[in-house]
Amino acid sequence: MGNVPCRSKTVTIQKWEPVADIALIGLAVMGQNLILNMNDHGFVVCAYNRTTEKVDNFLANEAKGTKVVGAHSLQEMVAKLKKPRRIMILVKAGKPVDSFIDQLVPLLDKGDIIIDGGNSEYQDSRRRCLALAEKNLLFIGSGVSGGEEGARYGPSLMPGGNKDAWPHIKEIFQSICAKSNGEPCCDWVGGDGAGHFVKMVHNGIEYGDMQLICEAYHIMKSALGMDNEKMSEVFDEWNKGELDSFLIEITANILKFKDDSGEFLVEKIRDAAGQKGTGKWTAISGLEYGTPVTLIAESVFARCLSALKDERVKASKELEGPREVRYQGDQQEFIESIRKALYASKIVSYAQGFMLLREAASEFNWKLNYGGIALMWRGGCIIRSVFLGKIKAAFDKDPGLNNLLLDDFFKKAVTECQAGWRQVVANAVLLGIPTPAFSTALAFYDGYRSGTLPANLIQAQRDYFGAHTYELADSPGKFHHTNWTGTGGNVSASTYQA
Ligand code: 2AM
Repeated sequence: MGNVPCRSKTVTIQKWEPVADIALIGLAVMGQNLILNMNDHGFVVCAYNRTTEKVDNFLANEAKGTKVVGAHSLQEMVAKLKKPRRIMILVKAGKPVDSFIDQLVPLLDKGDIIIDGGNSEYQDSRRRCLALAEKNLLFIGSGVSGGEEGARYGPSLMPGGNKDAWPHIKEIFQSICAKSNGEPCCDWVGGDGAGHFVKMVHNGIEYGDMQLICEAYHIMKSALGMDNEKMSEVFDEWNKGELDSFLIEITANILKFKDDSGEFLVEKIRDAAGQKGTGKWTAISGLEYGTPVTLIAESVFARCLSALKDERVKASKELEGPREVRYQGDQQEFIESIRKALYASKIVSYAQGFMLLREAASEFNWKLNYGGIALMWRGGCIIRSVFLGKIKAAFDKDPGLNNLLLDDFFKKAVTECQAGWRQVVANAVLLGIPTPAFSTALAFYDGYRSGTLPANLIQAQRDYFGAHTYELADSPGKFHHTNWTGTGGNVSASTYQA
């Protein structure tokens, strides 16, 4: 502060010192927790929020006694930052992010860095990265996963965007993130929207993992008639082996949790699933880039079907299923088969997710570090699991690995699970228990391992009704049209790939 005499009065001119290592805009719980996490690791953070009372509240309460400083305007916030300025935005995705970027641009200098840590769509991050690069500003779109707890004590961070920014944020990001066997669950992902794309696929995989667990629960409950204590024990047991993961662990806890009346709470919860849309985005990307992420898509649709609760209740009184609804064979053996079905399906789901990453990398020219991505998901986030360590190992062994299913470890795992997996899907069909994720995973596996599929007939049909042409098996690249009926003429439609 400087005191300047002005007529008879003394006016105070604000002169802010550049004391902060990074600024964070958006003081909802995630933002607050990330700030406290950065503070714990020795970084000075400047906090800002559109509603500025939240800044004062935060400084007076959660951040009391820390080195966190506050700002009541973006000008003040920018002035309090060391250069190059690092500004992380954690506000509602969409327009609010663009609005803050627009306000920040005139206040910043060449080489300053804007990081969007919100749940933005990757196409928005691509656009923002390119637009800011033209203004000599560095943009990072970073996936942040792990919820409030993760933000506070170690999230999984997936930063992508302008790589020139990475050396300037690496230390902060790799200090505050989760660690797996001492290694940070954060590394550079790739160009423009890659960070948010990887976060999106992470969320899609999360949908898949949750659906697989639900199908295992459904079969145990309906086909085997198991009670919640017993099911909880099974999940606890599974959590000691290959399936060791956060989601299996919490499932074991949820199943045995009793409410105040001493009854199992989960059984009282309405079976209509909600969703925020990131699983849907992954499925849409799969369709857009022609990648069969069937398990994620089925998981999204399974939630949609569950949400038709009233319709289902009506239909349940009208539509017949099989007479037999209980599995008649050995219970212990069948539980082990369910575990195998879950494990093999999970391998397929991750294989599909990495196929989508590979396709997007080729579409957008990103150089993705697949092993690094597995490590980023290994700790801190909802899909964290021991299994991801195996994926990292597979890509470490062969960075050019074309498909996870072709890695020796996973190939062997699926081979060992195969018989049980088929037993479970077959019996679920016979007993009338829907298993969309187990089933689609198996269908994908059988399709992927088939050198020959019936698409020759599809091509023939397309050529028959629409003169779309076909290739012959022994001369790909050369297109033919046949006048199948003798009346359609010999003119073919232009060749296209649907
Ligand atoms: P607020 O506290 O002023 O509402 C999560 O909602 C975070 O996003 C909050 O920090 C919130 O600020 C911010 N946010 C939501 N919508 C916003 C908008 N349209 N403009 C700026 N910030 C917004």
